[in-house]
Amino acid sequence: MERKWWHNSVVYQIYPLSFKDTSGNGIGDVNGIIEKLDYLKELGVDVLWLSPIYKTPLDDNGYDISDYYDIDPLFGTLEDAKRMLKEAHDRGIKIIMDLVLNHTSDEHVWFKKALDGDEYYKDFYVWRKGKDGNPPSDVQSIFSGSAWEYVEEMDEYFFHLFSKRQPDLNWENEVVRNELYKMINFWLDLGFDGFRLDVIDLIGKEVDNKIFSNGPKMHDYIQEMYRKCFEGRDVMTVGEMGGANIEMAKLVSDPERKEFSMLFQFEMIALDQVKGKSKWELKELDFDDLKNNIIKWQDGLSEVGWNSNFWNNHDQPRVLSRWGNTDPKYRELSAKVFAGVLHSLRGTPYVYQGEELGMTGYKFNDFSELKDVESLNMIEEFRGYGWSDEKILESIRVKGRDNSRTPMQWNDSNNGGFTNNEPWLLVNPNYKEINAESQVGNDNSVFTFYKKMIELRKKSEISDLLVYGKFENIPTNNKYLFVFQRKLDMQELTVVANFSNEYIKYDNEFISGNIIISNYDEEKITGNEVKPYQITIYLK
Ligand code: TEU
Repeated sequence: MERKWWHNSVVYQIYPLSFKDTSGNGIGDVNGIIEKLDYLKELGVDVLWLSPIYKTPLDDNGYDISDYYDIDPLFGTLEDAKRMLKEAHDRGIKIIMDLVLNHTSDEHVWFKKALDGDEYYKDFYVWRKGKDGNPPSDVQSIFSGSAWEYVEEMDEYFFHLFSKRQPDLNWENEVVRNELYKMINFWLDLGFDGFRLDVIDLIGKEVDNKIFSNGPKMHDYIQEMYRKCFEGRDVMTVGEMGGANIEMAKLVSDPERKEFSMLFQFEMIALDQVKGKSKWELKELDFDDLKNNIIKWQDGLSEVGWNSNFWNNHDQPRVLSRWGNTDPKYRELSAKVFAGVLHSLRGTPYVYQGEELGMTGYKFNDFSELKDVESLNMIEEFRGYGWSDEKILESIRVKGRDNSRTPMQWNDSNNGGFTNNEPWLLVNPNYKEINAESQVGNDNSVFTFYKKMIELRKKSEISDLLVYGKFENIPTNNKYLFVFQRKLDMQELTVVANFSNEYIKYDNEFISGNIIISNYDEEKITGNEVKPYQITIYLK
């Protein structure tokens, strides 16, 4: 397979709102990112993915863009962004931007003109007549309620799969597509290194046929985008494709087909919800399901295609609170298990801000602390289904998106050093114990473990093995024990990871090779058991 720089890169996701505030408005900003580049360099990551910083009324925290060509003043200026890129490049770090192409903000000039009755711009969006005073269909928005919003002056409804302030663009209109391609090229010409493409599997939708993700025209559009934007440029693209299965993943990430470098698929994150129901219907994770899902994807893309591996992002609860252990006795060990597995799988690893510190999710006390439009809308919807407020709050505490969006914990000063003002979303009070300052340079910290795992990926003797080696699962008789190997030529890497707080009987003896990293002291590792939340990696 042809080697690409993004195969052995580690990507770090920044959620700018919550990263570092330098202007004192309680919201993170571009200068804050610049200030922390040395920290990111120390961690060793190669690529930063920034969640959107374009002009936005912040209905969906920036995933509602009102001007694709400018930075929101809350975050800084275009000049700041150019400086950020230069400062990052000077440190050997690349930056990919977030592209939200399925919808705009209702404050985008295109939509405003459409509302003013301009036919040209009206066709930038998806409009239909109602049926006998009702919406055109019963399609529901992902953020609750009908996906159709009535506009009285036009006596028509526009379509929105997310909030009603995020009207869907009409991808069937070639003018729209060309406008978007022009904008993509603008950012590439500035020197940005690629993109994460938000809900890109929705662009081929056919609303009248109720086809949303993976619609018939999707691949044509993605290939057109490739030809008009990415061809001939050495960029990295990661398509967010929530509903992709392995076949779809191969199609979009097979280099021959000229679509994307890789994708995000969401099979794993649906494992702790009731099958076929919304994400709010909680179900405990069965670790066998988790392991089997990882194995399935590792095997599925072993010949063709390229996956992205992640435990966290800005839409998901923090994994430590979700599937790990936040008890102070185990928190760091457990965080290191996730780190070790993430960086040992085949595919590009993604670290979400704060994950490298073992940050945990905040258990919100009541609805008034919440900011996310999805959660706020959901409260009303589920009250309508007869759920009690306690039950709703419990679901939000487990699955709400604000959970992972609380600000970065830089040090033990006020607000974790994130801002010297009122933060836009509360800071997790555990910042006194969990923060960057206490971890950088500390040999045993979660930060240092991430740093070491990232270093391994770059070490010439083992880099190829970690990046391109074949994945092989080694079955165990305990669902919490995950053992797998990576193999390339004569080299062999064995990962032994215990996802539980139990001692597990396991015969380590057959594992050949030397320990290259572990979260337990080498002397304490014995031949016939695996300790609670132990991860040990052997190299032969
Ligand atoms: O998310 C897409 C997506 O899958 C959402 O449905 C989201 O994960 C949802 O919260 C799951 O319950 C992307 C962005 O990552 C997200 O932040 C945006 O809100 C969304 O698209 C709309 O742009």
